[in-house]
Amino acid sequence: MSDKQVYDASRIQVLEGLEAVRKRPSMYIGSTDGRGLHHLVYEVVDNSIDEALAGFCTRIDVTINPDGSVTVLDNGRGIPIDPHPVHKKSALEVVMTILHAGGKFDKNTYKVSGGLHGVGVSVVNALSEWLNVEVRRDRKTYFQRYARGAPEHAVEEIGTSEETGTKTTFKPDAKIFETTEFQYDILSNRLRELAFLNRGITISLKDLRTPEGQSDVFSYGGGIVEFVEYLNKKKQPLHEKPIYFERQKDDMIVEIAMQYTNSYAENVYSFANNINTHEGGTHIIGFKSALTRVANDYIKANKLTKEDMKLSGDDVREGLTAIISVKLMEPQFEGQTKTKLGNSDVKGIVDSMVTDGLSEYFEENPKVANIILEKALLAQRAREAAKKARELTRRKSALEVSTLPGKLADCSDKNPAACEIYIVEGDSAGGSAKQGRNRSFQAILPLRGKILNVEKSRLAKILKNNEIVSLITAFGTGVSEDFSLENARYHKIIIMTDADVDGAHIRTLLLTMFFRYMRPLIDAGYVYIAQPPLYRIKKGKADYYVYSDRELESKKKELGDKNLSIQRYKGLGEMNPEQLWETTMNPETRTLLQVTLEDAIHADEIFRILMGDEVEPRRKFIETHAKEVGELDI
Ligand code: 0RA
Repeated sequence: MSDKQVYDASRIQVLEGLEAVRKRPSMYIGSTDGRGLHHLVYEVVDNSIDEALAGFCTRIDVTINPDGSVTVLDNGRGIPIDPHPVHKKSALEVVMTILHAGGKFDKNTYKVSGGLHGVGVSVVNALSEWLNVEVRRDRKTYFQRYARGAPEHAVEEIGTSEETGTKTTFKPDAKIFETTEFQYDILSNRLRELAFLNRGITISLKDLRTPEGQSDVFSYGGGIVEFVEYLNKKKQPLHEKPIYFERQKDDMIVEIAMQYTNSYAENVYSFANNINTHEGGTHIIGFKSALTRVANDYIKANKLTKEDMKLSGDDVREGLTAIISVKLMEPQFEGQTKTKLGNSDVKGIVDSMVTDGLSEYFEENPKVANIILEKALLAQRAREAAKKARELTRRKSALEVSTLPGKLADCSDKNPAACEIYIVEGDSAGGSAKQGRNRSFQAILPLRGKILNVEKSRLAKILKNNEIVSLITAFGTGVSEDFSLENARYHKIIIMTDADVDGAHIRTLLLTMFFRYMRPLIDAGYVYIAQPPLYRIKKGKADYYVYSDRELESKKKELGDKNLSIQRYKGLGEMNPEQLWETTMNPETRTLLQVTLEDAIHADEIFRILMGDEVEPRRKFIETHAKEVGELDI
């Protein structure tokens, strides 16, 4: 074959490969919704992170451009541009156009394989309307442009440069993606996380879409130690500095940072090659078993407890915030969402390093050790008490209907998939809702006063709170370890609170309760937030309901400001039953926000926004995250 024929043959192959990506994008990036869209950025950034982990890159700058495209610039060595021995064209073009070609050059980095990352930048190229790549190396600048993955010309030299690096700009293809609008917060959360997980790399993010666009620079010399401090910044730590271990064995690096606080929640997050392993895996198993063993050995050796009492894993992790990060050559990702680390050798390595490291730490810091273990022993006693209290609620739900809470106005339909329960703040709104509802499938549960903040109490105490017990028995699911989704009596649980600070507070307390003790409800997509209107505008005989101040302004303009009467709803109780039905409860006309849990790490922060006293950031949050998308990530 002549060179020309080789080139033509490989060109056809390339186009076929990219066509496959465009035909079935979800096979490569998971989905074509907002999640898949943001994935494109992560894919490009991952390549720069790899270059940083190989020791050649210290800075990554991400820009959202005015036209909605994204630029990722790094100061690495620059993707090689010399001719590829097999494909007979520039290595750069090979990387950009051939599936899975990226990793072929250098074997020494912690490439992601499996999961959704690591599909290769050629996938980003295939799914972009256009992509420009600029490489600076060997004192020159090279350039290539592609349309929907296909090169528009060969790699060309366009100038000189004293620097090295790679700059990729791409515009996601609107023919492929349901939305092509990048969300600053989503990108900044992930980039911050990457900066924590890769100590010493500086990652910046800039939004140029509006004049007042945001920007951030993430750079953490302390790595995951700073990550733990960040997660604990609103909490009270039991010891000053997070405990930190690091170990390198063969090609594997394991890092752990952990700090106890006086809270009752467990916040342990694990990562493998910078991917959040939501489903856990061998690194988490090794960590947990070592932690429980070291703690039990310590209480025994130091006679902290009389009887032959044993701490459970839950006891030892109460109030613990920890990050476990492993980097390894050939990660095996398993599980439903490919976020469970399967490599079996990881377990022993993590176990032995935690055993050694933590025993030594306890020995050297007996005061801290005692504080931590006293807390675990308290948790142990509370767990016993909670077990008894839980058994009480379980017995109640076993008796079913007769023990449903008295204030619940249940629906008549018994098919959970068709049924909804509105959790309503206060008796007066509860009254309107009961009159306004469709009683065949809508149940109403009014709450009196605030429910307990579950972050600040243990389960035993939580289960003594009347409002919480009403919720649990109405849902029919049980709670915590006894939770069972199949027993849910409603597949829509709708929080309907006033559009004021108290309402937001109650909503947050409820979400926190679901998040900590009924998480499968959120995962199953059963939890919703009702959207009552903020204003009613009357013009002549016509009524208009508007749901935000921004909408009010545009509606006023639309209607002309003359002869408008505007009523601001301070609470749901001000609406009569018909209005409440029409604006907020009628499935034909209402807007419901589905609560999703993308990222538990940011749930805390978002709770704070939703719960805080400042109305403005909350309103802004709800407007940007909820209305347009129709779902609220907590
Ligand atoms: C392999 C070899 C070399 C650089 C890279 C990969 C590289 C890839 C990307 C992707 C984004 N940014 C990147 N920076 C570098 C260079 C090998 C050499 O110069 O000897």
